[in-house]
Amino acid sequence: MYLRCGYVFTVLIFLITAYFHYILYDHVFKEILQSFRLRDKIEVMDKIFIVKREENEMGNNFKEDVLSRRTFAIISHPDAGKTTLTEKLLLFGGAIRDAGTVKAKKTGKFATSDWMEIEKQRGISVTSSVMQFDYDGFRVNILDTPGHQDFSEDTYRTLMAVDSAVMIVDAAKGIEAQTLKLFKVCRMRGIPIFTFMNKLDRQGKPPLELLAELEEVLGIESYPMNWPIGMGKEFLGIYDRFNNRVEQFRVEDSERFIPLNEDGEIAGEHPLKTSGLYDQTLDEIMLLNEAGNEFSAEKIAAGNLTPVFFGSALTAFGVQTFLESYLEFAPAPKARNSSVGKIDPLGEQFSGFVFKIQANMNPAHRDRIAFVRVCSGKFERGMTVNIPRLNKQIKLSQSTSFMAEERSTVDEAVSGDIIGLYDTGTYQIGDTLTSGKDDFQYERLPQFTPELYVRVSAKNVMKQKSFYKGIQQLVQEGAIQLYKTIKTDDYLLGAVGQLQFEVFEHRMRNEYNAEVLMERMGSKIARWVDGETVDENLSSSRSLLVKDRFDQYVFLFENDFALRWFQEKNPKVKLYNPMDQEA
Ligand SMILES: Nc1nc2c(ncn2[C@@H]2O[C@H](COP(=O)(O)OP(=O)(O)OP(=O)(O)O)[C@@H](O)[C@H]2O)c(=O)[nH]1
Ligand SMILES: [Mg+2]
Repeated sequence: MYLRCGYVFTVLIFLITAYFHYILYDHVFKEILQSFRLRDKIEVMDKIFIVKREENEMGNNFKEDVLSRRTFAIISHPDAGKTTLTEKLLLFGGAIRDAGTVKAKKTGKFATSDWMEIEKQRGISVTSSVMQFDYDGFRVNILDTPGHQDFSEDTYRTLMAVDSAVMIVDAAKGIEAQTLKLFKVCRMRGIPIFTFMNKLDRQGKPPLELLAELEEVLGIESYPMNWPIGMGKEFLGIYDRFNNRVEQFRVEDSERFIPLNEDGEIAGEHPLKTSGLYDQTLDEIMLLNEAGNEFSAEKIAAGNLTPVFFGSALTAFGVQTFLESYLEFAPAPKARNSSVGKIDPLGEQFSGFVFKIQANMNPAHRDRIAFVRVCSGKFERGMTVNIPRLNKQIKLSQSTSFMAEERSTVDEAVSGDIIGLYDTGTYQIGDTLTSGKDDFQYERLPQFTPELYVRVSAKNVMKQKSFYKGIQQLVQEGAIQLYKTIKTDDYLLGAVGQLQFEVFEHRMRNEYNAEVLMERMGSKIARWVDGETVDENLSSSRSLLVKDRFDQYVFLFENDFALRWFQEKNPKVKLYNPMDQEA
């Protein structure tokens, strides 16, 4: 009897204690977390963010959810390390357990964002990819973009779907051509830019030279958040101006951070202080303090000052420090332009737009996904939306999020999020989706006029069906443009660069089991006909008349001379280049 009473008593005490813990958790634990300044949190971060993630899982508060979103693209010239940095960010974000590499030589595991077969084979990114993770109360959406200019249409479109950009610079190469182009797009659109100077584990240009190049070539003010101590074989770490500490390269975790005293120096004795590189860094820091730009969160937000971070993506050095500062200063979703003015991300009506379509992401299912950037309101699975282009109501019942290694059904999403909708050919890149009565369109997405053309046909006539299916799907993705000749209905493909044809050929074989024959036609100047009809007899070898996939007439001119000659002879035919119509 006594034993039973004792047992019941113990269970009761246990339940009461558990209840109080539960109540206290929300208040006390949250307050403890908030009482840590960001820079003090680093050591405990690994342990607490898992708890925080559960706590933050699509909370009830819509506004807080929207303000916790950070959506950014990683941009640069090819090979600067975008995919490598993305992989390390996923690792720190807990989205993947082990980091893969672009070439997977040592580990046999490829980087998550280079998931496509041809990307693995060639070690380059050919299409942008989206990944999401939670970190320290933020929901982060990363878009890794391809650097090669032949795929820049995809990169430009991706830039329309983000709120900020991380620009990577290979410290040995400085500002390269494609980085400059992408930077200009960001500036034009007022997108805040964060700079990551990469590959410090190798000998590169002196950091002051890199900074000067950034300001001179790009014409933007910069503020180094940290500064390298040495480089290459003599890389010792970074002097972290923002967090007042030195972060050591390749040391045990316990020695990773050394705090700085009020004079900005390591207090007391330390082996680092015997290095001439440390003294050199102190001199350079003094120079930056005296002659450099002031830190300004407002200027960062307006895209007028870029915070600069140094590190090495490959060795994951400086990446976590970068991520934490980035999250502190990167903007939450902003209002976006539309045909009816700015749309508030906190507005009630759901809206978003399709900025990318991708077929065969999952080889087992062979499905197509339309990537939607949510711009306002709340997405709820099963909701009905309108697509103004089609004037059609669609029920969104199949949706997915992109949590790196696995895809999972997404039931809710808010502004800033990127969701995937399973597509059976309904969507087009640039489509706006809205709920409620007010229909509007988001801004047009950038469109490039192809310059290179080939005539394409199926190698094996028995495989015509796969051939047509492959072409139709890859054209819908915008991976390549399709045209048909008048009367003969030959298929022509147009691309911005040669690599697009190579990817097309590879994907047709790999994903659709269709070998293709491509006959080069060289470069052409494409001009669209303004009007429904045109005299088809005007077609000649120097001014070939074709129809695009929307049945619009297009002339493909041999060269500038042929274009001018045609215009003089046929002044009534009004021609235009869609790229000139871009805002
Ligand atoms: N030494 C060194 N190599 C790096 C570092 N980061 C990336 N790399 C290497 O640089 C090469 C290119 O890296 P990626 O991450 O594929 O570059 P990317 O910018 O994604 O390239 P694209 O997608 O093709 O434009 C790979 O061989 C990487 O291993 C780094 O910090 N140090
Ligand atoms: Mg890449």
